[in-house]
Amino acid sequence: MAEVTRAEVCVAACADLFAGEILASPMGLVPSLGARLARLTRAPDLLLSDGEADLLTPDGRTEGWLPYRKVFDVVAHGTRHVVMGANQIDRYGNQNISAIGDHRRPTRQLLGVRGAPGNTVNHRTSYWVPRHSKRVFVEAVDVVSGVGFDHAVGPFHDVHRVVTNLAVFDFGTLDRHMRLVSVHPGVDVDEVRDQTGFPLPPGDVGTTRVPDQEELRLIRTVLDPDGKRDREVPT
Ligand code: F8G
Repeated sequence: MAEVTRAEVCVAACADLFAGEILASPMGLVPSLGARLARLTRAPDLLLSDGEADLLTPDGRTEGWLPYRKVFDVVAHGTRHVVMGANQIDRYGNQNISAIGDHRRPTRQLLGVRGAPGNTVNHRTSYWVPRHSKRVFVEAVDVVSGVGFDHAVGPFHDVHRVVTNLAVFDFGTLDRHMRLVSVHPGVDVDEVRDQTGFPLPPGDVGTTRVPDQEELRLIRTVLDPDGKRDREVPT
């Protein structure tokens, strides 16, 4: 079997985010492949939202109807795990998908805060960053969209992991600071530190697991036979 690619490692890292009978709302190709892979392997009861009004099987068939008003019920109930993108993210997990620059005169208008505030105060949230750089990992975000650990956010706030093309992070320090959990095979810890705009705390850093043979078969022949994943994460 061909060598495991960086994109495939990222798909497996995203699959590992999901467990149990919850609604997965993955944004972006690699998190979507990860959620579908999880459903086909260790999380058979996972529900897959298409982000609009349908629940989908891993091969893309409709298996349920979940219009927006019902999504809000699930958001408030908390049995959901959203994986959002991030134009900027800081050391406490504040995320910005809204605008770049001074808010009175932004240099770029992005998506707007969208569902990010409600998601982060109500249920588990992770982030996917396909191009890890100091432009994304910043000292301070320009607009708080998804809320981080340095704000008083209540009992359901749960920023779980940040998965990037280089590494996996959690917020496991006493002050809930972002820290390295693992670097992907072939990535050096110093490279991650160089590409991150704030210091990362010292500590043990593992290596992200590679997908097993069955996962590789599913990724390559069932979920993404055209190799679109390699366009989101070049090797
Ligand atoms: C920057 C930066 C930066 C970008 N610094 N410049 C520049 C400087 C870039 C480009 C330009 C454009 C619950 C729920 C919802 C719902 C409901 C239900 C959600 C409420 C559903 C609908 C809704 C959705 C959250 C996401 C998507 C996040 C991405 C991005 C990206 C790619 C980050 C991967 N730091 N950054 N620029 N949605 N977005 O050079 O300049 O700005 O940049 O959950 O919605 O409403 O709510 O970013 O930049 O999670 O994932 O796509 O490609 O780098 O955005 O294109 O080229 O124009 O000059 P990118 P892009 P230029 S939850």
